[in-house]
Amino acid sequence: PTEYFRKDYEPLTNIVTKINMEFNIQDGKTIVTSEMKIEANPNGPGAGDLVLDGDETCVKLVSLEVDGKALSEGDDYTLSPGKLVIKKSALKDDGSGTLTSVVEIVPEENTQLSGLYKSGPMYCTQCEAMGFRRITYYPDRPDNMAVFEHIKIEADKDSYPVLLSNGNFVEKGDVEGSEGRHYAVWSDPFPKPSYLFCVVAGDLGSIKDSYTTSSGKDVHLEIFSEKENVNKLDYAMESLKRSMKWDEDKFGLEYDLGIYNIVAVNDFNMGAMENKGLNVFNTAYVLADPSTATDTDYERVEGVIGHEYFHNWTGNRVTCRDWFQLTLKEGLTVFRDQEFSGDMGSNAVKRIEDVQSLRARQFAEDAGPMSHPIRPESYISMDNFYTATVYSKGAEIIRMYNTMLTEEGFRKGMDLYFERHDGTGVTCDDFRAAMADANGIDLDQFGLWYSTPGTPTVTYDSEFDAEKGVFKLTLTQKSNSDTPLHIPISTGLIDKVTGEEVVATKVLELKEETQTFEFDGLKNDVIPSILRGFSAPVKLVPASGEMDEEALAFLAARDTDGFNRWEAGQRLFTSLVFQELDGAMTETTTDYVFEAFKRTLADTNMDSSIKAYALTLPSESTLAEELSGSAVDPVAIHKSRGAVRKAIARKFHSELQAAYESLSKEMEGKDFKVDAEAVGQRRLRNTILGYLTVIKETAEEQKAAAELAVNHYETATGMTDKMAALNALASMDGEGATSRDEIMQRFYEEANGDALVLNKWFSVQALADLPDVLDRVKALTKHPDFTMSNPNRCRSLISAFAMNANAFHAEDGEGYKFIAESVAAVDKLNPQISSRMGTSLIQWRKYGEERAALMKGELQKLSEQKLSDDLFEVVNRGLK
Ligand code: BAL
Ligand code: ZN
Repeated sequence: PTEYFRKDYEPLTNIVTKINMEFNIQDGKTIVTSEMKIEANPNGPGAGDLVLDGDETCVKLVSLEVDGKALSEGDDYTLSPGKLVIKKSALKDDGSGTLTSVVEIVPEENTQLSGLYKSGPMYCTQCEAMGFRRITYYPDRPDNMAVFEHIKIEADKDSYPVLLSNGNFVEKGDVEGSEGRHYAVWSDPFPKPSYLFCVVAGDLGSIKDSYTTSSGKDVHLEIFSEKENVNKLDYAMESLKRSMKWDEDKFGLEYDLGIYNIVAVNDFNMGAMENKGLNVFNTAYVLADPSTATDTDYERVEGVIGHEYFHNWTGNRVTCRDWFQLTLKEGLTVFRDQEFSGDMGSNAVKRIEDVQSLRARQFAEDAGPMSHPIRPESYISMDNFYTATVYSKGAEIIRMYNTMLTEEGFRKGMDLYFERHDGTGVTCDDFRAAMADANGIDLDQFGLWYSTPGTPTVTYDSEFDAEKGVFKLTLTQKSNSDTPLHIPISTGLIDKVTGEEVVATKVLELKEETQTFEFDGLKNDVIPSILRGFSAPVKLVPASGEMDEEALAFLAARDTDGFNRWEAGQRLFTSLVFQELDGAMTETTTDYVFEAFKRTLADTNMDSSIKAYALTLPSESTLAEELSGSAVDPVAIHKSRGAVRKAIARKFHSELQAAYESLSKEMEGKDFKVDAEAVGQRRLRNTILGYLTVIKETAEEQKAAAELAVNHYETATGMTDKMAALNALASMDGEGATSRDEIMQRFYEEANGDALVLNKWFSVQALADLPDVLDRVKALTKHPDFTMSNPNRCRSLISAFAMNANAFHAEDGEGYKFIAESVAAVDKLNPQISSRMGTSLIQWRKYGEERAALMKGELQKLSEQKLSDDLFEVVNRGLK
């Protein structure tokens, strides 16, 4: 396979400036005719050969013409794997001409779900990053922006009544002289790269609405899905209208076409895709109904609808020059969707959730062989770089601009960015320059964040001069950069004696390796609250290496920054889990944790979601990440975390029971709602249910836990509560086993074939805490509802199992073997999915000698097979 490097970027010699296409969709074969207006690239080195990308394993060339003259292979063009080169001599002297190509593709055989493929009753496309070359030959890179002027789709009218493409609807009609065929024509006035192209043909239902933009333009909104799911589209539509309004209010950005269409598709590699005027969504991120979706699903729908909508400006109007710049649009758009979701619900809750996810996924990625800067330097398969790093760490980098420049300064930068670059493909450096120039500051050093992989560490040390009333905070940074990064550290100070905040949040700009910041005029010693709001994607550690539990307990009770109050509690939990891991919990730490837990549980002023998160221990993956540097034993972490949970549950059993009952009463008889209050109540009650159902040592306890969970299931008002009950039941054994099996079966029957609900049924079993979970998962792969060819289903069982650390990392290595074999099987169908699944095996270095040998052995076996380029890259990095 070929490795591509960022440093090798060169502009195209010739480009396509306009394209008309015709899709003649027939059963088992689709003919694609493209008429392309070619010109020498005005920003290129001068006219030359025209280089077109094409995947010959998918696209069969039928004919080629330039300006009406047929081309002959050898004389006028050459065809090699991946490339079709039209010789300079076949074009006019100035490099221009009209190239017409006819190709054949077979969407029905396209299991990779990249290019044009069939999903249930519809044909649809996925072109990012490099799917357009699986539809036809084209300069398939984002710096070729063309007007897709006349896109005609022709198909059987009964089977595919809905025919869609990007932009504006032009006309439709029956195909004269044909039997039952019809066509539609679409036109997109905005020049776009091929990755934003889309066509859909299907037998679909829809809901319609409209939105009037701030300047008074009416936009027709329509969301399509398979007919049986049309009743689950309302929340997506409401979220879309909220996104449109938010982008106008927050960034002054209005929608630019008269139509905004969304299509829900069951077979989809990604979450969703921002195709211009025609988004395609994985059903999991657009369908929502109380009986099938959890509160988290609802939140995701809102977030992803927002995300794809916001791409219309940050991604579509201003796009990436090349794929190395992916974070330019993704980091920025994730930041925007995070802010949107925060504004729609609670900013504090959203921040906690985003940081939890960053730590659990991105920190781990950045500590392993797939570690890369947010702007990668090279790739074999670009699809492997749609990562937590590019997306979530990328969003953190954008958030740092916002923190340093303030919201107002950030907006100025955004305005200048659009003023300078609308309608073009640019680089991360262009974005940084707009931020710097709009605010008159130097962001050169900040640029290092784009090229530095790994999670930096910031250590802190402090001293208080009581005589002078001066507090000195010394920060030291360590990263993979040769020279120091520019790191904003938001910090406040709290008086140790009065418990009052005496210095409000201030952004300390750490630019040197070590810097001391002084605060004067203080009456008493203080406790610093550092990295408020998680102002930079770093690990913050005390210089002593020892956690100061007294200070953490102080902050957990008194910090005025909601995020850091939660964070202090998390650190206390972490400390206790690690003590347990080392042999025993110490009484002091246990007391601090118990005290914090008790106070939180009793707090009547706290937002319920925050309270739920404050009562929840850090995830096993976050804990594992905290330990990196020494060999991680995931089974031991699982046990220790479980032991701490159980200790808390036993200590506060009666308080937890009382809280559960009082919440149940509060919720009784209320209409089902998905708003912050109702979601918070469910989250809190379900967190408490989690504690109450971990006590199951004796037969009696097992019975009691199962009874409570069954009752929770039976009185559930929606999927959130049902799933909480099912989760608890899934891990029950002994006296709880019968209830577990009964409810599991009931859930399956109640799903009534709903694909997304069945995914939950598979996942919950794959994630169960049972000794024989691998055998159960293997049996489920034989279940009639299981298929490797649907990415959601595959992820719901196989990838979910790989996240069940206790089972996946079983000492006999059977978990690794199962995943490796599954990865190899999926690779034959869909490399984007197999390579993603393969990443679970590459972290072997951190797991101690025996596990490492087993994991590496599986990677080695994989490497001896014929692999897709995508999987090759992951396996190869894993073995290096
Ligand atoms: N552009 C790929 C899907 C997304 O990030 O929106
Ligand atoms: Zn995106």
